[in-house]
Amino acid sequence: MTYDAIIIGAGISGLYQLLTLRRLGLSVHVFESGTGVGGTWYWNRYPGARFDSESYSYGYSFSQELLDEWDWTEHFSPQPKTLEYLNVVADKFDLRRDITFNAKVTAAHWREATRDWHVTLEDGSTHDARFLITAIGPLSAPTMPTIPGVEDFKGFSCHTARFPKEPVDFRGKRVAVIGTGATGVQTIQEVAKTAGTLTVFQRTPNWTAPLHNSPISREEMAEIRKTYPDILKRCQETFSCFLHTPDPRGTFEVAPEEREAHWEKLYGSKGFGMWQGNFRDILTDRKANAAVSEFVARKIRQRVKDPKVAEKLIPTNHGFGTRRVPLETKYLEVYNQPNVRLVDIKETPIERITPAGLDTTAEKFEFDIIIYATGFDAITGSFDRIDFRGVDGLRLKDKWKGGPKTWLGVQVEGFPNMFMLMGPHTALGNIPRSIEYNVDWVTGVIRHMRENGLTRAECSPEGVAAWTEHVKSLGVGLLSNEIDSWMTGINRNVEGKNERIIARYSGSAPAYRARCDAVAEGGYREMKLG
Ligand code: NA7
Repeated sequence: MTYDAIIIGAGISGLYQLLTLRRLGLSVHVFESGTGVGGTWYWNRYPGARFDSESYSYGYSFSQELLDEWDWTEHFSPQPKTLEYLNVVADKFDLRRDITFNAKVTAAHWREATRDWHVTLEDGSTHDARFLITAIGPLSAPTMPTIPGVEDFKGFSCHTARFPKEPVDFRGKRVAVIGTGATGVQTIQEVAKTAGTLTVFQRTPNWTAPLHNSPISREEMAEIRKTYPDILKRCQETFSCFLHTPDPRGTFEVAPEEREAHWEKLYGSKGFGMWQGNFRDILTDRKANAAVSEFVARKIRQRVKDPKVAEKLIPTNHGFGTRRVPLETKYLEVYNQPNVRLVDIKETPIERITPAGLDTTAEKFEFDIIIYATGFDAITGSFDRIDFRGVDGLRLKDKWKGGPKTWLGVQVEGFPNMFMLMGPHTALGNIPRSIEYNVDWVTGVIRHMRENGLTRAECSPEGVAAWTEHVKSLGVGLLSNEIDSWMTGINRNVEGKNERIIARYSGSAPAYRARCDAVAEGGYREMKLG
């Protein structure tokens, strides 16, 4: 089939992009590998999955009707409710008629002669479109650990991003969780409620902070609804589009008692405040970072009864906030339960997965269920899994050797008419806020092209060089860039992902938008349009 635009992925970005391009009068089609809409919230149906952003700051803002009609039921929405929300959106805007499900894109090749993209699906069918929009997500390519024997296990096992649609019953079962990132933390605190035994295999502890979730009553939702204009305005103004934004004061500019009181307040408040609303220098100044880390370490020692276990849960190779801070609900207290055990696999590494469980260097374990909370090939992984080829057959994977190079995180030189939503080097943060901006901006370019009879859009090499340099310069001095994590492109389960790269734009979202707005206001003259 031939379309004006093909979108890969029916998650939050793909759905909204479909709507805006359809409203522009384009023939648009979405190919989605899942059987339903929702992207991240379709795939990540592991026990305990939920937002770490306040629900009302996360939902779409483009439709007043949707804001008026939809009720969030918890301050941090659980995955089933979020998936329901995205299905409501798909129905309300009649999006499904332009989506093919179970349709995995395997290749997308640019054809200069016809100025279009030739897209191939796993089933061998091909489809063409002038514009190609990738809505494939920065955290959507799950990675299994490279531990020998993963295939041998006879019980039930799966990656957190591939949980079955039917609920898994943990009651009385011997369960293992490998991985203690944001996903592992959510899984562990939920599974511990019912499992017979839960054994957590931790390689690196992460700093966490309390989520403080609670239900939203109908009356409270009515109040929240009245304040939507303020909520959304605030999200536009803050550094990363969260309701929280750094305190303008430096850590040591305030008296010790005041500092302690501030941290107590943040630790006791909802959401990302402890990470995103902390003193302005905790992620750049080593002493400030050490001080806040010490505060959180004290909390861990207070909340975990066994001092040896508490010490194992305190990170020693990175400071607070230099990796993504998982938010938790009684996560630390899980380790006070008699049915839960923490195994430090730095001390006693896993040697292999066996038919009955797994062997570490110290012990043989037997399990009924093994859950792999081992994360994603982040940022570029979802791109690497599709054979993208641009002008003269240039492979995107080759183009990005040594780290991604983009223009505004939206375009790649040599890949005309391809636009990335939430691509590398774009503003992430509270993702839907950035997605809506990204989608509207891409829609603006395409509108401009249609109005002016243009059929080819490419960024300039100078533009890419300048943006890549800008992104690199923003990362200078950030403590997080000295640490291994998905945010610095490290994933030891994936070949070639052992070197830290600058994977993310770490400037402010308002600055990012101002830069993109300037391009639009300048009539897109910075692009090579023809
Ligand atoms: P993360 O944050 O990348 O966490 C993955 C976890 O799995 C982490 O604890 C890893 O330990 C551990 N891991 C990975 N491979 C192995 C092997 N081979 N053996 C043992 N342990 C392993 O992924 P998440 O899914 O939790 O979160 C990703 C983002 O998604 C999150 O930040 C949210 O924004 C949404 P390591 O730290 O590498 O030692």
